[in-house]
Amino acid sequence: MNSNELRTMAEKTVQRIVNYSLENNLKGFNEKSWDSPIVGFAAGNDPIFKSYKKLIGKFHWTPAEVMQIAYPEIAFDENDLSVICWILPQTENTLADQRRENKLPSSRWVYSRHYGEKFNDYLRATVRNTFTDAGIKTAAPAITKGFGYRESDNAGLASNWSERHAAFVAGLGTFGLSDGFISEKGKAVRIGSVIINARIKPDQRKYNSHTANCLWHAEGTCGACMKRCPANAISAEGHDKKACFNYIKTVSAPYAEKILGTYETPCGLCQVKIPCERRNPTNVKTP
Ligand code: B12
Ligand code: SF4
Ligand code: SF4
Repeated sequence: MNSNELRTMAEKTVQRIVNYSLENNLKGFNEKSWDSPIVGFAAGNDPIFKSYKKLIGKFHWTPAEVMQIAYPEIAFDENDLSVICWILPQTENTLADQRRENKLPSSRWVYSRHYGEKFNDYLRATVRNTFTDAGIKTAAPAITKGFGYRESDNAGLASNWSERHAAFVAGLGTFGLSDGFISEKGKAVRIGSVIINARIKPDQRKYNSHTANCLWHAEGTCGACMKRCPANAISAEGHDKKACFNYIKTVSAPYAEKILGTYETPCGLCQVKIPCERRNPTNVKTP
């Protein structure tokens, strides 16, 4: 298969699973967990992946390192790797519920944090298996052995494969004042990715900084997410991960456990009722 055929196969696979699979189900509500996805592609040898070792920590994996863990017996050439990333937008039902809340996440948001991320793992596994069945070695970092998160020396709590940082390389969007990733389908999203041993032409990044899609950084306006955070974890200085984590652990998670019946870590009030909720706000031009 050539680059175009692989790209089409990846896009269609992700779209088919999200749009038609019965697994994309918000249990408890019996409706979709996620709206139609967008998909982007990065080159496995993009130097930005290596720069994350400095920015985030030495423990942060490059695409080649993930493949090495998944296939220890094979030596991969990073020039032959590509990263397929997707954005899963929250549905209008979940957004409408969450907009009404100011202190605790709505029950749809709680369920989507749990069942929606289970679906994201199913999507990671199914996309990986679709390519391996076609004879192309593929790995899904977030479900690869050794995936986890820890306290980094310079970036606070961080995982060894940040889905947002991969999506940034794949041209899918940038970070915002709240740290949230603002895609063309907004910030109220979850993100996933797989790495494949094949060359797919990467998408161009249509932004000139890692915060270009945020009105605060691009135009010096907005700041709406600051007011949405019940923990005052967002300020002109950015996102205080400790305050955020502490609020989720002590307030939202115990509440979520009561309605969900299992431990989960939702909040996300800063992702809705804001200009970047469902779109890239810097694209909205006033007439
Ligand atoms: C650890 C973690 C957390 C921690 C820390 C978050 C953080 N900022 O890193 C806590 C517990 C606080 C948290 C909270 C939440 N999380 Co969380 N979390 C993760 C996890 C597991 C790892 C994140 C990670 O590795 N971060 C790495 C660090 C380094 O990222 P960072 O500090 O934000 O990065 C900054 C720098 O890199 C900087 N930067 C400086 N210079 C440069 C230069 C370049 C070139 C670039 C690219 C960047 C850059 O920009 C960034 C922003 O300031 C991911 C899943 C995953 N595997 O990716 C989900 C994830 C980030 N979480 C997610 C979500 C949805 C949430 C919550 C809404 C909870 C919920 N589900 O209801 C809140 C939102 C908090 C917020 N305001 O963003 C989504 C993100 C969705 C989005 N639109 O951004 C993710 C990607 C899960 C997923 N699979 O979709 N989370
Ligand atoms: S709400 Fe405004 S300030 Fe906050 S991330 Fe979105 S665009 Fe940036
Ligand atoms: S996830 Fe909740 S606590 Fe964390 S920054 Fe957003 S609104 Fe604040």
